[in-house]
Amino acid sequence: MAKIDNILLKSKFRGCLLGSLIGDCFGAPFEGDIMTSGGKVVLQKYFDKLEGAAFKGPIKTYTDDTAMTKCVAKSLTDKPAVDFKFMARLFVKEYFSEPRRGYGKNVVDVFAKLRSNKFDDIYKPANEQFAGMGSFGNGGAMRVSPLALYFHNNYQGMISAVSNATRITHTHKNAINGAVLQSMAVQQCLKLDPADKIDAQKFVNNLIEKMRMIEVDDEGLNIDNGTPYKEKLVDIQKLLDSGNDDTEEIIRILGNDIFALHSVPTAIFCFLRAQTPIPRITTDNRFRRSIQYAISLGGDTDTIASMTGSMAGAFLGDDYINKHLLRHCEFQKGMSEMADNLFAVLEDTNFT
Ligand code: AR6
Ligand code: MG
Repeated sequence: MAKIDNILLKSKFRGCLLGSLIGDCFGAPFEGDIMTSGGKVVLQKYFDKLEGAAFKGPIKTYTDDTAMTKCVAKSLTDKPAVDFKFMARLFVKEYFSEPRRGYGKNVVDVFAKLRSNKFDDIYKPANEQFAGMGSFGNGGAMRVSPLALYFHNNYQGMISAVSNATRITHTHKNAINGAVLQSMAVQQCLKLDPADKIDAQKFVNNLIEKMRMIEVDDEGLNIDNGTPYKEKLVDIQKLLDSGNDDTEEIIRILGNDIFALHSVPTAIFCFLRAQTPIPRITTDNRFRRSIQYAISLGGDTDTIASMTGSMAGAFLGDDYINKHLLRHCEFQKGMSEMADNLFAVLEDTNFT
């Protein structure tokens, strides 16, 4: 494996957070859409226009995905020892200062309870969601990229931090494991040289091996499917192998909704599939292709494109991001600074 030097790593940090931002901002207007072939033509024109140097349009605003990703990044730079109570406080402060960012319907109850119990037990409110079952939405997975960056050379540290950061709002196994899987995928992207062609099957095999240790049948009951993410990863391999580009079939197999199980694997698939040309997506740029493809599947477009974008950016680095695209996003300068700040914290500790 190629050695990733610090200049490239810094660019990958930026690429990852900017990829997450761009996916969110560009995907948000299409949220909930069912993409017809006409819709895909509109999407192609939308990207072509935004990439044009002369185009001036209203700034594309970000949603809860970015609002919460910002909190995770800030918590790591302000408290490098990682303080989950501080992270929870940032989530709540952020939500109450800008509640209209498209948060999930139920996660807002967690914020209200955290505030009223004064962060006494930061995991209790989420534990009580859905009659004690916990949320299995993708709200945990959508915000993990700063943790994957921060723990880029500390695998076990990352798994534990992602799990604790997710449990503040989402305690269902599928939400936690989905967030863990998303962080693993981003971490793998950071280690790959963008000059090399990705071996997609190997990329997924590595994730399957890692998930084997995570998805264990705790109760030993073997009554229901205890390894749902592994099954989805195998589905991704089959889809990539078959070259099947039928949108409806992909959605039927992988999903495109707000559940972590129906969106994290989809984002991984979009990122990997977009490393090679895709019918009806006209661009040579793999970063744009990844995000455009994720949006073209419809459904929870902002979150799936955001998760896909964080992988594409972590693999390619920010040099591959078209600067004209980027300038249409709210908070693009701030997000780049957050990536640099995170990198600086690690540099200060000599990446230990
Ligand atoms: N049982 C039944 N329904 C559930 C369960 C469950 N255990 N868990 C989740 N849902 P929430 P999020 C349904 O509120 O995950 C935004 O667009 C339920 O309908 O925890 O933070 C974000 O950007 C619940 O309201 O939010 C994300 O893309 C919904 O899933 C997306 O929404 C969302 O769970 C999810 O955000
Ligand atoms: Mg969303």
